[in-house]
Amino acid sequence: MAEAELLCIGGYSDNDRAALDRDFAPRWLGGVDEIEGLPKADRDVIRAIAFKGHGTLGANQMDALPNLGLIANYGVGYDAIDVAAASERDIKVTNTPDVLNDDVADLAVAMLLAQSRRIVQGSDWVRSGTWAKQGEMALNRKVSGGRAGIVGLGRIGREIADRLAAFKMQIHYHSRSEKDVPDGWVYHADPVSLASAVDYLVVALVGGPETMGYVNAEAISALGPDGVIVNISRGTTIDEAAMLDALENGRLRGAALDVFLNEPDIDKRFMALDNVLLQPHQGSGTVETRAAMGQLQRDNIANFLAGRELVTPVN
Ligand code: 8YV
Repeated sequence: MAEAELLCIGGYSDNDRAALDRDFAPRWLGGVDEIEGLPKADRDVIRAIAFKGHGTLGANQMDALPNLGLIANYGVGYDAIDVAAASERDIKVTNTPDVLNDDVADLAVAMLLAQSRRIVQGSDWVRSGTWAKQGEMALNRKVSGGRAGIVGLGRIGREIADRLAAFKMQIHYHSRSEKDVPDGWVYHADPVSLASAVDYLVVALVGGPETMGYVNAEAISALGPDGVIVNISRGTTIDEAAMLDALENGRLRGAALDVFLNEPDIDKRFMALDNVLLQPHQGSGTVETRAAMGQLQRDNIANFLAGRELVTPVN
């Protein structure tokens, strides 16, 4: 039997795993750290990696695979991959953009609503019998008509803004440049100006070194004690320590977070906070969208192995 040309790395669903097995008869690894331990003869035949996860895939791993020509990322964000190192080695990188925009935007809006209207606490109030014993729960906060600030008006940010506009919210945004947006949306040249103008700051930036700590202590303080942060991007885009301090000390009303530093072993301080809604990085986690992401990843791999044009190249 021919040696596998494709290396699959990460935790895939049963469906994705079966489809990769069917299409490519690949070799499977649990994580990037296992690459260098493979026998040289096995490493030498690898031409492509199907990558899923958030561990770093860098120059050392690329150098261990001398015939590597493609890293096909399962996800729109490819901050775990050293793309500069890949380009230097003539290795192509692909991702899975667009197919997940709706799901990530849906979750951002659901999280914003759930945090403000205390939906999880409301459910607990009923289930625990507290409603029957103590009556109404404490009042929560109105979303419709509020001011939303989107940090990063890319494809996902725009989907979030469109949804929040339907909730009669005033839309403010910050991006590298002004965008073509509906009348009335307000552009801010920097995140601090944006934060000082809104009640809800929704972070939809790409991850990576350029956006590290982009929502910094100054922006958090500008948002103020009545402000709420929603993050569906990457844990790295916010100064997490500054956010935790502000949440613990009443300098922020709350947060709704799908992403963190050091996932899944997130900072324990989050667990003690009643004003934070926590989600397990599940923005794209629907059956439908994960199927589309898997298909796009496989299409990129198939095209590469057949010498055809890549569907969604990054570099
Ligand atoms: C993950 C994501 O890729 O697309 C992204 O950038 O963060 C997610 O969709 C997904 O959790 C698979 O690891």
